[in-house]
Amino acid sequence: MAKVAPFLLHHATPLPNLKLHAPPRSTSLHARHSTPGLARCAVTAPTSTAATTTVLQDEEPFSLDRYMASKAVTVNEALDRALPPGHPERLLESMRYSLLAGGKRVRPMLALAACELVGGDEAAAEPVACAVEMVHAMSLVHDDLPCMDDDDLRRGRPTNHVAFGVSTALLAGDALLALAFEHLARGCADRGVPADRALRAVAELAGAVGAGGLAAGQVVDLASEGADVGLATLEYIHVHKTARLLEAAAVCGAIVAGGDDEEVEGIRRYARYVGLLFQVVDDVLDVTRTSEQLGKTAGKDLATDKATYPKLMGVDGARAYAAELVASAEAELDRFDAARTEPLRHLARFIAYRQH
Ligand code: GRG
Repeated sequence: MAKVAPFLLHHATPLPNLKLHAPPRSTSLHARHSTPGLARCAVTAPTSTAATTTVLQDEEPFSLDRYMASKAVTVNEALDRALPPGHPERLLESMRYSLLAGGKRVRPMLALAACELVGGDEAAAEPVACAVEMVHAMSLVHDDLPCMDDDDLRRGRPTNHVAFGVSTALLAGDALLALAFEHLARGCADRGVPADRALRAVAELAGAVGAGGLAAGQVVDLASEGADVGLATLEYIHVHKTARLLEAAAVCGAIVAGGDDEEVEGIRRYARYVGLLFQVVDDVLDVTRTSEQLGKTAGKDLATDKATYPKLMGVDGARAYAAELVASAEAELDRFDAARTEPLRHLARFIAYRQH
């Protein structure tokens, strides 16, 4: 039986031991052999990550492409309204450069889909969707700085500090972080989200950013460069650096929609699996794709001697782990109304089989 022991050890709310669930229709799970704490499997990617699936007879088939395109329009328009050009021009330009420069908008999609899963209206989760993308943009700007990963390419363009200078980039990141919380608080109030839900969402997001979230993951990541890092530390880094924000996105979406505790915790477990999956796939892409394909510097992990899933498990082992995580994430959705789970199911598969 597969276990993701290190992941469980380091997270505040332990997940139940990972079980190898029946694979999704498009995934074949076979060739298991023992690796401490993990079972390996081979995954066959679906012919299209946005494969259409019949939800219920007589209903429109669900299309992730259509869903993501329509949600991306909503989110991009809301982000544009939330951050109009203004004064000081250079600071605002630098913030807009990173916030409105494309990106897959995975975190906002998680927020909106989780809100709808528990019966909420998309509008209630719009402030959450924008706030998590603002935090994400801040983290990319700071991550690329010379004192961190020192990168000059992001989303196919020069990184923020290359375009605007280090001090402006640093301040733009700080201002995006502050804007995230202002937008979340004001947006919830404007939409009549009850104050107790809004407060819970603010606390959830803050917890994902600070010394129990992104900052913790980043500091351990930086300290681990060139060090002999094992799977437990690697999972600590990625649960904090990557998974916590995806988790907060989905959880906050469910909270503002009025999801009950059982629903919120089910969504949390789903999102935590997806968050870790996201990073496992990111590590695989770093060694299997080019900079042109990724829009950011490929092979960076190898060059900086970073611990990664492919390094510790091999590329096949990492892909097998990804297949386990996507199956576990989907299994968490089984408790919900099946038709409403389609967006989150397809998002998990999209994250597993994405190519950039
Ligand atoms: C300032 C409190 C504070 C914290 C920041 C810099 C930092 C601490 C953390 C770094 C977090 C980080 C950049 C993690 C990597 C997450 C990741 C896999 C990013 C790529 O996300 P995608 O693929 O990017 O969703 P797009 O471009 O599609 O939006």
